[in-house]
Amino acid sequence: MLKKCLLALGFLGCTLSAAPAPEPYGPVPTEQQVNWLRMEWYAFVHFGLNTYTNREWGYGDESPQLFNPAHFDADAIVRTFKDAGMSGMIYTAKHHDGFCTWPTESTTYSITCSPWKDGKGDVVREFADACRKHNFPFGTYLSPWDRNCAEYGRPGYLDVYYKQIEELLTQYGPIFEIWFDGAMGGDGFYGGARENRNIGQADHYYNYEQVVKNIRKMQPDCIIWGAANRGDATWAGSEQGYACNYPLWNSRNGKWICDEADTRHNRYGWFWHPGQASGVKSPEHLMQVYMMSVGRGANLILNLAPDRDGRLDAADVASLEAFGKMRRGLLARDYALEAKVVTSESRGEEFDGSQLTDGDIESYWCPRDGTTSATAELHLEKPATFDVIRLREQIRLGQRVEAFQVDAWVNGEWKTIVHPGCPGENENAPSHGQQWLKFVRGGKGHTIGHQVMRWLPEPVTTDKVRLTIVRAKACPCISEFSLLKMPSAEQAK
Ligand code: FUL
Repeated sequence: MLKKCLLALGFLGCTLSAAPAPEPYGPVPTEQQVNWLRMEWYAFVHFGLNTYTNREWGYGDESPQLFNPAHFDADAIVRTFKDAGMSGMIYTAKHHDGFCTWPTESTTYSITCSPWKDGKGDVVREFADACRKHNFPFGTYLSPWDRNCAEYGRPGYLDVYYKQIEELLTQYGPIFEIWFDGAMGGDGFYGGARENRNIGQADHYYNYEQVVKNIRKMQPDCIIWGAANRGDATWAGSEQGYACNYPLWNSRNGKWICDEADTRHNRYGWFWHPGQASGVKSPEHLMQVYMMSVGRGANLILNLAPDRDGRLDAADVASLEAFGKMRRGLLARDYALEAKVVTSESRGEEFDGSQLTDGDIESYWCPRDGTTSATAELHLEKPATFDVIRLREQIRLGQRVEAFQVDAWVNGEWKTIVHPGCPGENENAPSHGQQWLKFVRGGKGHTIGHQVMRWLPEPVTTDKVRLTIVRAKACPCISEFSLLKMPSAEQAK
């Protein structure tokens, strides 16, 4: 707490301690973005008319009569997510087909025309209530593209769409994130016209500048995803759940923007499909995805699709639970915690090397202004075996580190276990195909940012580890250095 106060005082320019905190460097995240990044991973839930039609993109003429999830239990779904260690969920209140799963006043193409609960059901309400009960953040996806609405592509649709945003953001309590999908395929039902509609520039048509302003008034803490990059977070570049680009810089075009990687737990699709049990991702695969998203400083949104009864698939849940245990095992013990730290330099006691291993995400080690290369040597009380290195910068002061190196004292000499990234080099993976898998282990030390995890090719056993900040844009502010051990799925059981 004291450290947090000093950090805050540092921002105000007070110099209670001998050395003041450094000035922020470049764009800094908002408080909401900092909190959001700490959520790491959460669920995506695609559930609507497509669940009943074996489709991914409904045309917009499917009958609302199809929607009848006899055993839907929002509470059970939320508990499953929470038990797995997820930190929230986002529900597709409306997908591209335009079917609204809450009793909206904006259109009659909604759940009010479904047999479920005699047209009095509200899926958004049930999820929002269950989330509140379990203290679990709730978010919403509201497709801008609407293949049902007769006015889509014309100014008239905007009144409909803005009304929907308003309903979702004012009637269901706090929304931690709202998702504005970029898809706008063209053809659709459009009130019976059955034609192709081109909206030109989405940013211009939807007037995202205004949408963002309106959302800030209704829900100032809500993270806005997409919206032609006018919001707080953006797509990390693949639908396989990995962040395509590393090094990852959050400062882009003069602002701080967070990355979110999306994927579905089941290869059959975002919505539920018959035969789905055979398409589930293994816990080991989910861990690879996690290391390539959260481990690169992005957040991960993982889709689970309820079936026609409104229940999650047992195979999906079993694998999710197993991954949840693996992740907990990975994070359960930080072997660097409370290690003694000797640094090449620090700007004063409040910023000395011990901040790296104190388990406090806010305190940080920092050398003097102008120093952009420095070392910190960790002495563990006894030898430990680890294979994941996790580093964090104090991003409230901006993102600074460009390259780092980690060495371990093995058999009487320093052995480099994470090589520093060179200028111009990257570990970028294409959005399609399997090439990203080659980057899962053995990566180099480029950016750190909110957090970076490097999964070593082999476990290392030692009692002495050295971090070198090789290049930084300003004096590095490193809040955490952790040594973790990846459990196998078997060990996690
Ligand atoms: C995409 C959509 O077209 C998919 O149907 C899905 O909702 C995915 C999360 O985003 O852009």
